[in-house]
Amino acid sequence: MLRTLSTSEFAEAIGISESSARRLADSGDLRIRKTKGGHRKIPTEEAIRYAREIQATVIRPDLLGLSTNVIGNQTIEPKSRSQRLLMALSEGHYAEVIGLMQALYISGVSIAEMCDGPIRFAMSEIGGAWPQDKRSIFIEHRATILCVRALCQIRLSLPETPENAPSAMGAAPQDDPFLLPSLMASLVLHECGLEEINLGPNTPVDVLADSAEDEKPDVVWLAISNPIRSRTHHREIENLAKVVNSYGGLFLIGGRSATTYTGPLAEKCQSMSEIGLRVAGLSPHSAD
Ligand code: B12
Repeated sequence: MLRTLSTSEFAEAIGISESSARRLADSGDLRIRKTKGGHRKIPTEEAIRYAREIQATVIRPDLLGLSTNVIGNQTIEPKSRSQRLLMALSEGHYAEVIGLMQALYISGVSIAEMCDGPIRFAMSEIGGAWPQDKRSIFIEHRATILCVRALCQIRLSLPETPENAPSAMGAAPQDDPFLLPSLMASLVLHECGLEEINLGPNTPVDVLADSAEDEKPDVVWLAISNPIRSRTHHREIENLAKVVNSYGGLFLIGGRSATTYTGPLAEKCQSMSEIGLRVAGLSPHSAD
């Protein structure tokens, strides 16, 4: 469970007075818990939500569980942030990567925008070095893992989904080793309020179809980075689409090679930002 902040810690974190923090808590603008002794406690994810909402300049990121590298990165222009992220990922500087990504997040940029913008840009530039640079495969792997770590760290700042939240399940198909696209889709769905499970790369599509049949998630996603070349793989995806359709679920596919699936019953997305639009109408499950 994430920690909570006192009103004085919260005030110090975003550079406001303690009395202002107390007023925010009492007005309901800031959702708080009260201890038995009547002390106001602010859950960290709520403190972060509020800081994002008012685009606060964070003075003590450590109090919000964020990297201290956020401080220097808050004032950098959005365009230079992408360049800085590219450099940090290429050179393997994790502290800089997490500082930049958390600075973007705290400034109000959504996870979807971060994935479609700076991360996609940086990874695409890194990919451009192959095959001329013999270190490129090492750099690609390392940059991927740094993004995974930073995104999972940001995930910790998201509020937990309620028990009756709509559900989602997804993966990248077999022979598709790409970690980031499916992870990003899962985080974006989580950000949209869905309870999700990412089965990760190289997942046999039949396994996903069987699990979807058993669990009937509201949304099933497939991140297709490698082209679907064999008829067998194509048929497996078609079968998955039918399974999801049979119980009224939504089947989303995306990725650089998503167009190589030409079967029916799938909603194709070009970007992570489109996910929010597709899942906007889903309602929470009823208690029964
Ligand atoms: C990292 C990387 C690798 C790593 C992967 C590590 C890992 N475990 O993930 C390794 C080293 C293994 C690798 C291997 C290879 N790679 Co590589 N790789 C990359 C690189 C640099 C980044 C991939 C990535 O994660 N991108 C970030 C993602 C998130 O971006 P994206 O895929 O564009 O996704 C966006 C959208 O498509 C959409 N989206 C994606 N999925 C989904 C899903 C849903 C549901 C939704 C809604 C949206 C959505 O949203 C995303 C964010 O905007 C790319 C360069 C690039 N341009 O991406 C090359 C790249 C993909 N690789 C390439 C190649 C050629 C290869 C290899 C054949 C050779 C090599 N470089 O070793 C092998 C093949 C491996 C295999 N077995 O299939 C080429 C592919 C060219 C092509 N014709 O398609 C690229 C484009 C590099 C290049 N410029 O040539 N690679």
